[in-house]
Amino acid sequence: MPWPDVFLSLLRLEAGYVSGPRLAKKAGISRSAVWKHIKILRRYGYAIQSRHGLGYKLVGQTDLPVPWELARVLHTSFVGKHIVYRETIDSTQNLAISLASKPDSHGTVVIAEQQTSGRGRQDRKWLSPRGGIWLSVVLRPSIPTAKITLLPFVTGLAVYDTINTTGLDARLKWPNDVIISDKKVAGILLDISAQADQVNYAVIGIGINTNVDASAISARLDGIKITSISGELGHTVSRLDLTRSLLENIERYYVEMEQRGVGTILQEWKKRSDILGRKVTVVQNNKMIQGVAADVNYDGSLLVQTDHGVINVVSGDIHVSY
Ligand code: BT5
Repeated sequence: MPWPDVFLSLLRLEAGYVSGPRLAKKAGISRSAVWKHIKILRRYGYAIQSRHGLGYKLVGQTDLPVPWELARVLHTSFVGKHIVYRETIDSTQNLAISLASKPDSHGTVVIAEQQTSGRGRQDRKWLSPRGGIWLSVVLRPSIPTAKITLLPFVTGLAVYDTINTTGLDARLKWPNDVIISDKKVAGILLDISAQADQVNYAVIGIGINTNVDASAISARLDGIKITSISGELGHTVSRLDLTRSLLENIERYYVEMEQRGVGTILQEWKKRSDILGRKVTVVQNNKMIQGVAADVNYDGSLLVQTDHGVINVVSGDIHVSY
């Protein structure tokens, strides 16, 4: 579908009803093209009334995270200055990675309504039906390669703040999950290209179960318990507002990491997580480690106190005993 932003701005200029012929003249298009544009806008979620003899009137805005709406409301200096938007894509991560080698791609965002091959870590599946927030952010960070492992924590803080503006009480779970009452509501993925001392690019993928049916997703995941924002609240939320908040929060925490260092980010992350001090089971490939989550290290690894001493867990999944 073509972007309807120019036609939309003409419609917005009108206080009341505007006739088809007048719109056609202003837009320099035919009357049947006006009708096509109205249809496209409705498909994007705008409410447009049409009255015989009067014409058309815009009566309701979209709540989809479309780029032309984000451009009107987004207060950032680099994140989301360039947005690529797709109705359907294999994975926003793949497209973002293909854009990331361009030197001016810092802050580019790829957003999709649905993904056909959304992915998690270690090539696991990420189910991404319509109604969620599925996006990737390209960063070309000027931080040392060693600190790149902190980007999921920066992102976790941004997702946490965004979800909790809805009134929910989400928590951060090491290493990359956002949970509500022990059920996953959002996940974060990091793809990087780096040399020994220099990061070429990082692409952060974020999936938030926003207005989706969590039980339908769960049923496709062998019954794993997951949740969604709309399911928790009992009503849908504006994905446009949440995406705007998410992108602004990512930029804010990213700048904070660059200016104040990773220590601050980790402190903030620990405050928003409730795993420290809890019994955990770490699953790494086929290995299981049991102990108590003692701390998160300066590089983002998890320190687990076991009966045989402290173990430094760099990657894996954890199950927490609440
Ligand atoms: C993650 O991986 O949690 C990272 C998810 C990142 C998704 C975003 S969406 C935009 C961007 N484009 C992509 O292609 N990906 C990113 P991980 O920790 O490995 O969790 C994966 C596991 O979560 C799966 O094995 C399932 O058990 C579960 N899962 C799959 N879909 C889910 C969903 N929608 N909600 C909750 N859990 C899900």
